[in-house]
Amino acid sequence: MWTSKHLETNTIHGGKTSQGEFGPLSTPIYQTSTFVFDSVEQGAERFAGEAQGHIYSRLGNPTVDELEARMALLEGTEAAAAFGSGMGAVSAAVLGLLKQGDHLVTSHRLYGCTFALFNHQLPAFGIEVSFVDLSDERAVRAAIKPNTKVIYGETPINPCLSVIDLDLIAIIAKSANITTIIDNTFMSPVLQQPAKHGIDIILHSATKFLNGHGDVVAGILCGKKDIIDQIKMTTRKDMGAIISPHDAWLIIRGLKTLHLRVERHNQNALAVASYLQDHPMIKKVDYPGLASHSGYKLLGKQMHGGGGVLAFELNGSFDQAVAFMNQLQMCKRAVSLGDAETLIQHPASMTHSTYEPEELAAAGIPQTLVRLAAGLEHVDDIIADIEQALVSAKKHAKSAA
Ligand code: 4LM
Repeated sequence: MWTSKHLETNTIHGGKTSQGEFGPLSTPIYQTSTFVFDSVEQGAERFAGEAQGHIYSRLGNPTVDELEARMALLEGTEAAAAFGSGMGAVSAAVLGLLKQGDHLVTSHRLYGCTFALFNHQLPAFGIEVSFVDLSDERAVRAAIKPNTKVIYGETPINPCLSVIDLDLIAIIAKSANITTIIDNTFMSPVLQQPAKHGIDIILHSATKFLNGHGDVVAGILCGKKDIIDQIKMTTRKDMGAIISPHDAWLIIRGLKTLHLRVERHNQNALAVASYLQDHPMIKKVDYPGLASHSGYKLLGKQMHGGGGVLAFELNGSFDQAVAFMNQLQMCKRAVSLGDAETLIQHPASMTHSTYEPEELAAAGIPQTLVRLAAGLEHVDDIIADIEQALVSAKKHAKSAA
């Protein structure tokens, strides 16, 4: 398999596995549920793992294999497994690695559905969960117990963009024989490669930057071959959150422009964050690309940019924030991120509505927080739309007074 030392080239050429009968440039879509055996013996040998070859697309498919090979290459791991959603990847990873009586240490801030899975479903299976601030070394060390098997985090964290030091987490985990899982959705391998910092499993909601066009829901796990194979043949096979060949193909296509898109998302987010930071109507901006952010110290060391997502709070009431969001003309009111369109949402009532109000307060996620995922439009258009909506929201506040 041909590879380059440059990620930009690998997003296009690297990991190509399925050449296709007619030598197509684009990867063939093997849109099939099952594969025909030449003989009963051949089928039995494939089931027994004694012969190479596909069996059934829930177990593996050539188009999906290619996506997995490409993602393993981009994340610098031995193997990868693709899923029908990011949450499919999260649940297959944790349920594949933890059993009744085990303990998970995780962050007090997580994507809303990951929080719900850890807060409600895992305890129902007899798995203990501790929610701590993973950027606080003492808190992480204090949370570890003899039955701790996994440390799980996101960085930057959805929705507040706080940053976790990956080297530190890997060192703490390795000394206690604990497996680490890091959700790299907000960075993509273009801006951050957790495996280089000693992280065992790298997770993506491929719905976001990897696909990049808002038309697929998918997930990926990258890691060592033995762990990935174990997950493929247990929780992915038996719980079944498999990706379709067509969706795998759309992500392979998206990956070819990943480096260009991420660069532009990053530039646009930084410009919007800088503009908002100086705006009299804005109380606070959370963006790791700003020198004022606590995660800025890891820029260059762990991350090659602040990413495409930022969060902020308006001065003034919650109603004013709602009025601002409702006045946007070009930016879309929608959850998700990493798409060509700038997307804006309200975490407390949307992506993080799985948290009770007191859980939001404990996690430090303000009710007034707004999250913006910068798109690929000209940055002047994004800023102009935000400016006109802020002006309208101010008028709204005056007329309400
Ligand atoms: C959102 N996020 O924030 P699927 N990990 C992270 C995520 O942000 C998400 C997932 C996993 C949003 C969805 C509505 C850091 C999702 C879950 O949605 O299952 O592909 O990924 O807007």
